Amino acid sequence: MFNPDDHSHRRFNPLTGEWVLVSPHRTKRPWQGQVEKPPVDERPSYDPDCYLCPGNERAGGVKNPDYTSPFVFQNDFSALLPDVPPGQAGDHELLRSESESGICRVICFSPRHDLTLPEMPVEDLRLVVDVWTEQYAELGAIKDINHVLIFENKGAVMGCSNPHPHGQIWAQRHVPGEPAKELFHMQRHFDKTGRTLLGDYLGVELEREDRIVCENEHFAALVPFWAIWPFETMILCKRHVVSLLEMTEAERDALADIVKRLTTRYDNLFTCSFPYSAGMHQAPTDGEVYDECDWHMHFYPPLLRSATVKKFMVGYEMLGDPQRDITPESSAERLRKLSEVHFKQQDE
Ligand code: H2U
Ligand code: ZN
Repeated sequence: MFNPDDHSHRRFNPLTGEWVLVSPHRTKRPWQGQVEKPPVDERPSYDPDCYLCPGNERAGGVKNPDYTSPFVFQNDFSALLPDVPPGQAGDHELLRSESESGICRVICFSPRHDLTLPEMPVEDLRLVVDVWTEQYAELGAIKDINHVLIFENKGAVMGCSNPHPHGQIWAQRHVPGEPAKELFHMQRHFDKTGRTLLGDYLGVELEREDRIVCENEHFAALVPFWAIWPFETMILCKRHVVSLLEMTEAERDALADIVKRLTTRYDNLFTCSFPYSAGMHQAPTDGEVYDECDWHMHFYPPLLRSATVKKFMVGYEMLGDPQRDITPESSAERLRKLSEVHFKQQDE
């Protein structure tokens, strides 16, 4: 008899139409790698050499103001530029290209160089939620901006250039591939059932509970059934909202709360500043109606076994499907058992 707790199996991701291979029997494999001590992460609250700290000069010579709450600026090395004329090129159907334009911005979450989201007071995280919302509204209202992607790249292993707490926004003319894939599958589910895919999914997960990490009145954080990264999670809203703009004041408070609680659990997992790429998917800003879409946030963390041992998506993963050993259910259980008091603040 097939038992998914023991036997290798494939799980389907209804958001992307892709599969992940799960090999739970391999968690019984002996681990002979060394378990290193977590890196010490002692930073001053102000670093005169940091290009994101208040009052400091950035590359290119612009000086940051003496900001005291979240501060947004135009990325000095923007991958997307506003003044690119629309158009297509290529003289062969297999050699297609089209122009892309957009705006890239950086958000400093806090003036404090030594903090990260989980270490910030929840009131200050709420200010970050407000800035995310304002930026989505402001950039989305621009004529040629049809999609706004808000994300955070955290930790050197993720290629993050600076430990000062910050995130990014890339706003552009086209809907990029990941959200486009999800919107396609959300639309299909909505056409078939009249309900939203993630609304239905959250309903099932709240009933089963075994993949829920934590929740509050308005949001739940869970390890998706189809997670590919060992401790991948998603934050879902308990009410149908297509974007940050539809959230109430109470929901914005609750979003700050759940981001803090989830990321605190992450830091406590391996007693380190837990790296990840996280970001939210929400309705495109092209003026169309997106009733099939539910705002949601993904966390893709690379760590597997300790502060330094990370999962590589190589070999079979690059050429076949993503693969994992530890089941999403056991990852959720581990995250669920952790404290919501940050380890740095535990003995205060
Ligand atoms: P990371 O989130 O990957 O660390 O990227 C930080 C961004 O900050 C990066 O996109 C920008 C880089 O272009 N940046 C500036 O806009 N000004 C600077 O002075 C340095 C970095
Ligand atoms: Zn700094």
